[in-house]
Amino acid sequence: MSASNLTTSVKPLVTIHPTNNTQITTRENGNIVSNLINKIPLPKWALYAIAAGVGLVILICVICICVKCCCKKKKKKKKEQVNMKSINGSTTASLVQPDMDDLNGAEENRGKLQYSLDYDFKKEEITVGVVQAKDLKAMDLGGTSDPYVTAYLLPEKTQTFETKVYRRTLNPIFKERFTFKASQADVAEKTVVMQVYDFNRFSKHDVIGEVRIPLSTINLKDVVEEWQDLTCAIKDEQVRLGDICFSLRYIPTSNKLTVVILEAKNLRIMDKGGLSDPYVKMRLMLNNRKLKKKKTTVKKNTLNPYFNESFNFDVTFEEIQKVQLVISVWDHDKMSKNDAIGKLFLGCKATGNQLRHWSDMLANPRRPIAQWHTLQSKEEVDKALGVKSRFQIFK
Ligand SMILES: [Ca+2]
Ligand SMILES: [Ca+2]
Repeated sequence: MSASNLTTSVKPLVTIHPTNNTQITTRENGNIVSNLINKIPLPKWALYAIAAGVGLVILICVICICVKCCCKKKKKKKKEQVNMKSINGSTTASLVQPDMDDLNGAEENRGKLQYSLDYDFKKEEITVGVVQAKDLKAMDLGGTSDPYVTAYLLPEKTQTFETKVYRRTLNPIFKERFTFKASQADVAEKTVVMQVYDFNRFSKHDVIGEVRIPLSTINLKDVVEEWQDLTCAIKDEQVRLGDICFSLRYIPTSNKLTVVILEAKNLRIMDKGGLSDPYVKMRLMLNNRKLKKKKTTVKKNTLNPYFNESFNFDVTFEEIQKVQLVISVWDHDKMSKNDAIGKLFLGCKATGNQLRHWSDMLANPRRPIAQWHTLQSKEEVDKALGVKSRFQIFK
């Protein structure tokens, strides 16, 4: 049988208008196929099994390709939207921050906010008035938003106030006033932040924009009332939580880890009176399991507590390379649950300053090594600890 015979033989099978010729060729075809099957040195059932297998593989491939194509289309749509925006931003910054909201935040029209600021020198209080907003950006499908405003002072962000929610409007009138404590000595270092949000009943509230007023830029002797355009809100704002100083000493021969909590400074204000009641907790963790915990005494009404308290942990030389020492600073409250001010962790899996302190301790056995650390948010540290422990499971 020639090669040309084989190639022509396939076509008539799909011919729509059958003729006498094609009927003959189909019959010929059947003979050719059965001849071929007979020539292959395998039993018929094996051939059928192979054919079924090949068919199944092709089917899976087709399904995979279809699914991939659908995903690509969705991704492409998203990319196109971002690209449209980044054309306007000529710098590489737009490449580093592909989030839509971050791009040209100031140029995009988010609406504007009217507010007032009134400082009372006698009471040492600043009253922030949220007056009204105009031409807010529509965040909901119907072309409206459900706006409300949150107001707080930086760098502490001790208290956050919220206005009422106004449903389905882009021009809400709030007329609400919030008062914050701010001593004459440091009022100029504070910044008033007002963020406008869109309320959603069943999903995360969207931030529409914000106004930020450093109080050093305004004359506090006058009552200020003005309009300002909303700008892109800063996400995950870094709030100053405070610093802590402690020493670490490890004695390999006696398997002893000694932590001396020395002092803390510039702790975040947690109580209404403008102070906190700090104490320090220590936790020794191994593979995300708590081995031991200890805590200092509570120092009342201070943001700069002095502890000088010493704690011993039994840790073998093998364990010292795997454990994590979690140190957290808390505010004690008599009437309610204690609040976490800040946190950090040390160990071979820590990073930056914390890792340096831990390695200095290991490199200098029997010698106490003291160092200052900046507190991080509890959420941030818990997240880092969670990720680290999950990696360990796979080891
Ligand atoms: Ca909404
Ligand atoms: Ca307290």
